[in-house]
Amino acid sequence: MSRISPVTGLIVAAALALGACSGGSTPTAAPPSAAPASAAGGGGGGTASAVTIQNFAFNPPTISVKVGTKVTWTNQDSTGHTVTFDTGSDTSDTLANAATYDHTFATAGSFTYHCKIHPTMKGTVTVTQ
Ligand SMILES: [Cu+2]
Repeated sequence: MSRISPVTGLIVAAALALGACSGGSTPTAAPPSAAPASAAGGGGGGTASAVTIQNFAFNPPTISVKVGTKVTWTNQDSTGHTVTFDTGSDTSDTLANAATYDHTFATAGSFTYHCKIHPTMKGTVTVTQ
């Protein structure tokens, strides 16, 4: 059972290159339909996480990530929204439909943010070591 065919090796390599990291033991051709096909940026060490902006809300409203994680917000509303940190440390431009904004969290802490256009839209990113 130790023999691995070249074809299997290619499939595994392709899956790894695509970042298919769900840990399935059987390589399949099923694409992750929910994940936006954003560019896989370089840089080692960090992981990635995603927040969707939909129906005037951040989803999930609270996420926990490790230091070094890049979080990407994607606006799925037709209405423009922003991702603006309450401290004023960073903000996106107004994101049109399908636009994205990302922020890499280099320090631990709890970072609250909101939408400048709709102040009732709030979210939190909790960053741990
Ligand atoms: Cu908004």
